[in-house]
Amino acid sequence: MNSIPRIALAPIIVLAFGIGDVSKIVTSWIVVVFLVFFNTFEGARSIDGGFINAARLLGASEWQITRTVVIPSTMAWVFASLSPAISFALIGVIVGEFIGAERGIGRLIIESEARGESLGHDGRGHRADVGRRGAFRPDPAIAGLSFALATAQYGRVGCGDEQRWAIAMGIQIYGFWRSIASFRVRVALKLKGMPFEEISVDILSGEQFKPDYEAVNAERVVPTFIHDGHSVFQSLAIIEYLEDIQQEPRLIPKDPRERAYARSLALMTVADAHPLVTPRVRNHLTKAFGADAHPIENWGKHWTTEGLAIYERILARRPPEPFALGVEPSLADICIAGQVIGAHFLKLELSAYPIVAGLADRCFALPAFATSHPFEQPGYKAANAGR
Ligand SMILES: N[C@@H](CCC(=O)N[C@@H](CS)C(=O)NCC(=O)O)C(=O)O
Repeated sequence: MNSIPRIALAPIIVLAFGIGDVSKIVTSWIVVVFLVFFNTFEGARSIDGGFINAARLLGASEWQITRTVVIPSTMAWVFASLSPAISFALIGVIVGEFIGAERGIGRLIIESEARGESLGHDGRGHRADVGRRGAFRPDPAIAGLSFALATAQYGRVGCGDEQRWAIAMGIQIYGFWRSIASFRVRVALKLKGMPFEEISVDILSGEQFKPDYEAVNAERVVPTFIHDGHSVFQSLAIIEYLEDIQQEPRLIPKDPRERAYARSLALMTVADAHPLVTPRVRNHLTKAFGADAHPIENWGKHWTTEGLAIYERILARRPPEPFALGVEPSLADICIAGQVIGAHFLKLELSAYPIVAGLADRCFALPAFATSHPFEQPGYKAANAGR
């Protein structure tokens, strides 16, 4: 329903309210009210949960939170919607005039149209009498252009948040249930509330090397992220892209020092620890050195444990409060949780890394993390069915 351009409802409004001023007012009202409503709603939704929690901790009542946090935070969105709302209201009035007027210019247009007069000619192909009543003829090209502009304007801001385009345009990821890098992207999409479709590429059976997938990602790894036909690879680049197209909730802080800290924590696993345990490395150990399952498992345990120990040392210097960068989960937490998933695969004990374990528990208590865990993916469930 919300995807219908409001002005397309004008004929229904005329049927419901008849020809006259009421139809014009209702058309204008409907065009504007959704825009302002959704913007206000979006503003209320994007309030930093940290402020609300802080106010609650300070003992603020619900009404005080509404007055001091919710209303001031939403005002920017309300005012931002007022500027397009004015032009929308004008469009509504013009459309109402075209369709539901009982006198004046709108009425003359309707009468002319009914007589088949257009473009300065009467319905029989003769030049119309300009002085005659009803001689005003709308130019269909101008009328069409007005509708197109109105529809385009609606499409641009009608949802109240231009960044919602990301959702409207459709997102796909090529991933795999077991892939830690795919997990990172899944969590980021879910934290941002961006729906997506996941296409499975079985990297254990070698599907990443098939020509079809190589055409999608020349690196022959997952994940690959597709947005409106445009592809992005490398989980960190994908998460930064998501942050650019939809800023709220923020996963990467704006402050340069915090930003650098978030990226450092992320790269510790993305660039250093995780690549050492990927299938291509494990497969090469077998091919080049004849390593069988046991030494390969030890290899995986060694590098996964190294990664956990490094995170424990880093987090000991700046304890999570409750997440690595503060009250909200960020890119850093996504990456640390991914490293912990490596430990889940290998059934490693986390007691030697209590800060990391505590942080991971808080992450996996959130639905975005919990539902992105490899063991929660349909591929894992299918592979383990009947075991
Ligand atoms: N640094 C990359 C890692 C990509 C990567 O290595 N993905 C693994 C799955 S987690 C993969 O596709 N491996 C295939 C292979 O090793 O052949 C990222 O963060 O996206």
